[in-house]
Amino acid sequence: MARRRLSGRQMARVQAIQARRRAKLEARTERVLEGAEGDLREGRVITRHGRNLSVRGEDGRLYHCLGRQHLGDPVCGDRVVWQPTGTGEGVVVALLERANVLARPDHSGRERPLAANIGHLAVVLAVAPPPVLGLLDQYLVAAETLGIEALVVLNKIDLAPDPAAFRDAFAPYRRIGYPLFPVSARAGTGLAELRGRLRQGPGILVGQSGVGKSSLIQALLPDMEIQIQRISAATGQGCHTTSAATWYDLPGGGALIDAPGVRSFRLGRLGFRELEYGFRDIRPYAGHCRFGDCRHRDEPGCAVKAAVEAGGIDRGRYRSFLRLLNEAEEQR
Ligand SMILES: Nc1nc2c(ncn2[C@@H]2O[C@H](COP(=O)(O)OP(=O)(O)OP(=O)(O)O)[C@@H](O)[C@H]2O)c(=O)[nH]1
Ligand SMILES: [Mg+2]
Ligand SMILES: [Zn+2]
Repeated sequence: MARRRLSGRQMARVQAIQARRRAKLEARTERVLEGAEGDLREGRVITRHGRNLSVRGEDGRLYHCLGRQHLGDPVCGDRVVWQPTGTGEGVVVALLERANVLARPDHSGRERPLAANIGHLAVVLAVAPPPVLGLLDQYLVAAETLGIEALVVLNKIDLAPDPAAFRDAFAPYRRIGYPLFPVSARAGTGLAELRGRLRQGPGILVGQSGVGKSSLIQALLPDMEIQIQRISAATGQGCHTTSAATWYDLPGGGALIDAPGVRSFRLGRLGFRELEYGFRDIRPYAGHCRFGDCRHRDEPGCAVKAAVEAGGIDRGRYRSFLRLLNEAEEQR
């Protein structure tokens, strides 16, 4: 996506316009809230930039909304109750119950919700930048603990000197039930299969920065640019960057969420039991060790270690488990 650079003066002008617009909206919001019960409607949060929410109403239109105070922390995908305050504008008065929420630590390590009501999770890796397997495993743990399906997208296959070898490096994931989708957003390869799979429920694309999540959504959605323009108009944000999770509707049903990429990804406050549960290949053995508090490192009678030796658990995945376990223990 082209990101237009603005000069300092242009930036200042855009910010001044946005500030004026927000002040007007706040004043109108106050008046509406002071008034009667009003016209309560349901909608979905498409994206959020700071206090600005883009909400899609049941009429299919987008509304630029502000959240009422003490609303909580609405995120992309949330169902909300809102009230119109003017043409194309409204105020969000309540957050409806979430089926689930994907959280991720921010710069300071605090867990922040990223997106809610997710049907499945697509971890996007690419030939370049080189995949960080630890990150993949962490996202898979997140999907398991949320109880949603996960799939692995291998993008930029056009850049691989040996595409089959690149795909085969991830065969252990396919063997434990995570389907692999080798694709190229640029060349258009593999997109039909991926599109078919992503139709089931709202899917979120996550992964390192630069692996091509936005490019994939663009390739899968012929009208993505149009949706971006509408969202920008609705949030009053001048330009679109993948700085916030954004919901896109798929033609013929379903939706995709574009998430901002991560440069590093640390597990928040994942406990040992969550980690053990989150590795679906380790989970079946975990209850069968000699000691109930077995950490699956070098304890005698460890069923997990025995399964690794017998080839029932992939060594790479086991190493990844130990690494995440060490990190989790250090954070404590
Ligand atoms: N060769 C090749 N390049 C690609 C492909 N998909 C994306 N790219 C390029 O990779 C770069 C990053 O793509 P983005 O779609 O912005 O990546 P992203 O994952 O959304 O990045 P963040 O928003 O920072 O998380 C761009 O220069 C794309 O043109 C692909 O299939 N093949
Ligand atoms: Mg992006
Ligand atoms: Zn054990």
